[in-house]
Amino acid sequence: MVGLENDKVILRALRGEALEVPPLWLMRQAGRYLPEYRALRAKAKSFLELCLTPDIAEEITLQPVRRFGFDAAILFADILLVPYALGQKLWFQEGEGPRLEPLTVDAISGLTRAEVPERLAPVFETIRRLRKSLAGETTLIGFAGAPWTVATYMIAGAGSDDSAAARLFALKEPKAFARLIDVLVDATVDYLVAQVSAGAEVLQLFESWAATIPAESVAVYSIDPLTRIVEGVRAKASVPIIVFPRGAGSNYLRYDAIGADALSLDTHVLLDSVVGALKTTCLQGNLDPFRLIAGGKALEDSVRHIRRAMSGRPFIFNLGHGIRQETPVEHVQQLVRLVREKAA
Ligand code: 1CP
Repeated sequence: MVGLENDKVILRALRGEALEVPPLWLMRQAGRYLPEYRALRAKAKSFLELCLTPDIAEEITLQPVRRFGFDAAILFADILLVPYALGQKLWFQEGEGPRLEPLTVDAISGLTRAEVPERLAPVFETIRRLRKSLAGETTLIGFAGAPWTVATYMIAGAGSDDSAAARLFALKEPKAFARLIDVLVDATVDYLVAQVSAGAEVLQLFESWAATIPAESVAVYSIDPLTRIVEGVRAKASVPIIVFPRGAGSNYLRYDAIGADALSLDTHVLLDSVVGALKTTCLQGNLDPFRLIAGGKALEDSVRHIRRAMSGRPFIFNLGHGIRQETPVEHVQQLVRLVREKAA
């Protein structure tokens, strides 16, 4: 590791340093709330083309960093690139979201990770370019979906609020489900290690649908696969890892035991109640994205509260979930000013 890179504020927080001004980036910081993103999106044939064309993906990754000076850039890609690389048909229905050809038991036994590196080669090229174009103080974050979250899309063929299709499939076809999780664990380790080799400096794992897992299955569907990924990546690459189990509720305590470098807290976590209870080195979160839409005092009060609750401990300022499309750009500017004020 090069010495200078160790000075980046995000890496310092992830190593356990409490900074007076917390480092800042936002989940989904690239996307439709930005006019410059919408302009590029309108020119492209498909969302997949944006993700798999290094010139475009590099530019979209840089857009929010250029505008707001965030401390990290998150690679512009999508968690569903892994199913795509495993050979499942993927497209994005205009105005509706992702669609996949729903998986059958037979199709699961045919999934192979052999072509993942080749099919996702453009993503690694984007990362290499970003490391050259990013300013010295900005950290590049790579990411992947957690196996359960990715499996919910693979099994249903679309997003769903209750993960009904995946929950039923896991109960009725336990062998095929276990095989799917195993393939996803292995493919995700390959994918993340290749991201680090290309230049990603931090990794985040998105368990966006943690809330839909029944308590008695959290270990098998989520904690165990995530632990295998963290251990698998660490065996091959030296990189800090952030785990984001959105909606985990009291199960946050179980995610805490994975031993990731940081745990990202969602909007439902009351900070004052968890700070003492969690042992993970660094915490991240957890501004309500609606306060960012509202702006003004609603935003100010919450930023001050979060900064006060987290002062004196390693912390990265972020949202509790991704930024929403209707967010005014000026409110993001206001957030940056508030987070960077010296006194909280
Ligand atoms: O322009 C468009 O229509 C595309 C909208 C969009 C964008 C901007 C999608 C489709 N994906 C993305 C980028 C994306 N997705 C990033 C880029 C980096 C950044 O944060 O700026 C990341 C990290 C993701 C991760 C992702 N994709 C997650 C996990 C995070 C989360 O929000 O919980 C999930 C669940 C997805 C699936 C997905 N991809 C796109 C959509 C609209 C969705 C959600 C579908 C649903 O379940 O409703």
